[in-house]
Amino acid sequence: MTNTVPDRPALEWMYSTMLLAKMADERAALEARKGLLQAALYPVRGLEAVCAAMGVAMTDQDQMVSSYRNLGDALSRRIPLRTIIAEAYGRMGGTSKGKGGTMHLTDTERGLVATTGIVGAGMPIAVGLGLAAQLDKSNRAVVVTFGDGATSIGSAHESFNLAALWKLPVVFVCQNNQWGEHTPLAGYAANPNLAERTAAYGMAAEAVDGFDPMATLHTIGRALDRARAGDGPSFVECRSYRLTGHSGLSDYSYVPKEELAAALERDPAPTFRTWLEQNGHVDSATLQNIEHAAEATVDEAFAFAQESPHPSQDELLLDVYASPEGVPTR
Ligand SMILES: Cc1ncc(C[n+]2csc(CCOP(=O)(O)OP(=O)(O)O)c2C)c(N)n1
Ligand SMILES: [Mg+2]
Repeated sequence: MTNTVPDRPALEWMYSTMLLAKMADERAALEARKGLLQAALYPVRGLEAVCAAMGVAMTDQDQMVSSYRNLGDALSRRIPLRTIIAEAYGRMGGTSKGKGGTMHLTDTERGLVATTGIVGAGMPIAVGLGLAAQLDKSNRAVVVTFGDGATSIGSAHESFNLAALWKLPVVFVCQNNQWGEHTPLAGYAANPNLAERTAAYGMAAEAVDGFDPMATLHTIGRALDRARAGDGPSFVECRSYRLTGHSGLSDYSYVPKEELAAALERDPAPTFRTWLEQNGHVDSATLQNIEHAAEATVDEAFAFAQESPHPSQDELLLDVYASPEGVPTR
């Protein structure tokens, strides 16, 4: 991928996706506070640009492994918002018929192979998928997303080493929101430059401003190009900021006010809007249309989820274990 600005439909899709992530996240957090969601909610505010960038950089054939903080990642795989939200409510209309919940959001047809609530657990899965892609001699690449804190988990280091040794087509996308629950990055990592630390494994490692969708697109694009060319894995540290509490319900008064205010000044979706308009990429009327359409999509998604039935008792034991005939589904 070259460092050019993508075409207008791609730019419009990126802005729309960033808005959907922001608006649906804020609405879901309110629902979580009312106790209406089935499982915990881990907001994605601050990661909008990273998700939009992955959505344009990746192909339909590529695969992704994500974590509990996955609404934007799921949108990047073009999973309809209504099925993401229905899963959060634990309803039949969800990606896993309400049985996975927010922490286990999966849509294999769209390449979201797994999400996990275990910090760092996605990386070994991605290494396995990368090995499969290599053995298949396919052109597919695997992207795995995880937080800054996950880079201090043992399985991360095993994964970096094996992926680098075997030159697997894996892109490690670190969504560095500067916090691991209540602990700031500098409170748990002696070297907080995560890209620099990971380069020691013998793979390409780049840091990028994760609030900037263009820079992030180009950096992830380069990493995917390397993966497809047989040049092995890359680590992309997307430097972002967590604009909310750790989970949908949690207090974040411990976050330094000046730091949060400075991050909010650069809130990714409104900042991208200004950039698109000022550089003549998308006119103001079109931007307004995108905003109205996003509002309607969010309203429709929440209405769909709330009207969708809970899984019946009969349904609960289906899709749980594989059988010799395959996974039983209806
Ligand atoms: C192995 C493991 N240890 C601890 C937890 C509890 N936990 C859930 S999220 C989280 C913070 C992880 O921080 P980071 O990797 O930066 O991701 P973020 O939540 O900031 O996106 C922790 C410690 C867990 N889920 N799994
Ligand atoms: Mg974090």
